[in-house]
Amino acid sequence: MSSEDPPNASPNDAVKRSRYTHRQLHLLRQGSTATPLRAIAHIDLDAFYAQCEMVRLGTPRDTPLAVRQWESLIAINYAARPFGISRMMTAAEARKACPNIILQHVATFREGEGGRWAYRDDSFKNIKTDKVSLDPYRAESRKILKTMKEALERWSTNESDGEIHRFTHGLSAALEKASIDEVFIDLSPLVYIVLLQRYPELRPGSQDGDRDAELPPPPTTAVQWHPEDCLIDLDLHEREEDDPDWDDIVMLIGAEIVRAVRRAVWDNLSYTCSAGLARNKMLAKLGSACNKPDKQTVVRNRAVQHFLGGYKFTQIRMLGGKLGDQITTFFGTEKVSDLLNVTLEQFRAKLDDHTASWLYGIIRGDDRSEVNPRTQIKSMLSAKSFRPSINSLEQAEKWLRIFAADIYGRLVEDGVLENRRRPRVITLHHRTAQTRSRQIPIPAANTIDENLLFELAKTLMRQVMTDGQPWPCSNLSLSVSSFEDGVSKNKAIEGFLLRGDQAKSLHQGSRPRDADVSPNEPLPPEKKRRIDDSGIKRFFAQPLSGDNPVTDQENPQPKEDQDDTGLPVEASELEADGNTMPQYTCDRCSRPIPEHEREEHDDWHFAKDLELQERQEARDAQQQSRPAASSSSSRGSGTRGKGGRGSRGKPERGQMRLAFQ
Ligand code: DCP
Ligand code: CA
Repeated sequence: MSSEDPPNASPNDAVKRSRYTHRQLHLLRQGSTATPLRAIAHIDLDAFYAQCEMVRLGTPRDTPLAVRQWESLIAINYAARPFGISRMMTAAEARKACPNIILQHVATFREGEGGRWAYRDDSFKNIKTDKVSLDPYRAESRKILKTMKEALERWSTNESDGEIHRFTHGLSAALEKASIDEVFIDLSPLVYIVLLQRYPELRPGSQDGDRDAELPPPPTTAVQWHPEDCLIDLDLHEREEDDPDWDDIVMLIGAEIVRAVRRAVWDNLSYTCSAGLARNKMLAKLGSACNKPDKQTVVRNRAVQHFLGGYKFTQIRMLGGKLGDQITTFFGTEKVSDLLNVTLEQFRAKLDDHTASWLYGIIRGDDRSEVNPRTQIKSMLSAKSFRPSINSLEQAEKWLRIFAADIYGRLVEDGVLENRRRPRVITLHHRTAQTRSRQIPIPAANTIDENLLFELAKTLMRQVMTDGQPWPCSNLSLSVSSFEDGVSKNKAIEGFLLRGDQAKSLHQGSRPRDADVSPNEPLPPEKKRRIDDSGIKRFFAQPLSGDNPVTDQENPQPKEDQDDTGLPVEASELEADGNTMPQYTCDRCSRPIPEHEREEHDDWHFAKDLELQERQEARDAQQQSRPAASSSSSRGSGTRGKGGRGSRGKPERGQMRLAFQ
């Protein structure tokens, strides 16, 4: 049994006590991956670049529109899709299929016209002199993210009343920008606030000290779903009319929050987006694509098997690339339902142990990846291919000016003006018969601006010229990399050791730690301290990473186990941050822990123990070659349905839709 399964799950038992414990409930507060009550949302903008153009141009929503880049289409709005228009078509083909379609070219930089992008009517025939700019879409993306954050903040503050304030103060949702038009949100802390607010029986202390006691059941017999919520049908042996448990209530509250976030984006900025809501990132991401556009899909714990059974595993995050191909070859199938018959031992015979365990879990809907608020940006590159090649320094410098402007615009978005992050290295790539790269440090003393980047680029270009034979040049690009944080404070501490106003003041202007460094990479000495600082966050919130190979890389490389007691923040650092709260020494890990965090810390050990127990169970399962399909429905049915995506659940006795308000 996985820890995402509740204890003693029995599908047909009437719920007298909940299947979930007080501890599992309170782990929500930490956004812990160990609780089966997590609520994770994935929100994806519909036809994003096309919507950006519709908003900019004020195009009615029922007017077909596509965004073109030269002759290709890169985004197609939903009004154009019934005409069969897709990214596979050329602009000419789209015009033929839908004569009234608006074909809007992306903005471009133009050689010789300075460093500013613009929308130009003749861009599509000027591939030689123009360079695409995605700045307008990045800017819209940033506004949307800000609106989402503000909408989420209202749930942190509105819902806290005096009595629960001390349990919920400082809690907020983690938001991870996954691409230009998608985010993951860990709603768990917000759902926790709402649960405590609405159900006083769940408040800490009401269980008389036994955190492993089961929760009382939810007081209602019916979960009233909103008409906009698309429910994935339940697993085969689950029934809508069964009484709900807290996982249903968690999803219901999560759906309410996601709806509010989506509505804010629509009301403030006129963008529609689609969302998936589930207990983890993998399921949420699959869910968001199920009912596009402008809908949200809820994958309840009791629907996971049914839902996943209808997929090819190559559609699952991380399995779309080489790893997915390998697995298809090894096991002769692309279907999740077929892989459910493969034992862990059989996976291990073909894959390394971590990947095997990860795969075994992921096809059962078990995904422990965290919503990681770190920025994804490791480097920024601006490039242009030349056909025909260019042959003079003058031509090259015109493009270098454009690259510098392009990169600078993106650095501004990334917070360079507020000194949040800055790159340390600038690189020029230059292609003739061979490709050469030259790089230099960006002087730390200088303020980064467009001119500095241009001057550094020219210096690099002169080096290339000195090397000899710079022409004809068929491709030139400029990139900046090795980002470092410009803040001394440690964001990781804020959610746990510091609360309330202290946390708030830390939060303002702080940025995630350097995304340029993977946890497994050796670090330059000057980075070590900063990276180590984040250990306390890992300590509490990411204790299970040893089993969690899911990162945002294409091929999951399972991480090595992290230090189980990885709490490298020294007391002196805490003091330096103004934290002088009373501490106790944990008798399990001998670490100094602030007194008021005792319960939370205890929960972390609990989660860790659970993980060890699960690993042991996985080993046992392997040894006994237990049938594969028995482990993951959160209510333990282990059965799976056919088909299973995108269907709306039928409202029956136990689960009702509210009249639209
Ligand atoms: N994009 C691109 N080239 C691609 C894929 C995407 O330039 N091959 C850009 C344009 C898209 C944006 O990225 O608008 C987001 O990509 P999505 O895959 O999310 O697609 P859309 O948002 O356009 O449509 P959907 O409603 O299916 O999410
Ligand atoms: Ca999208």
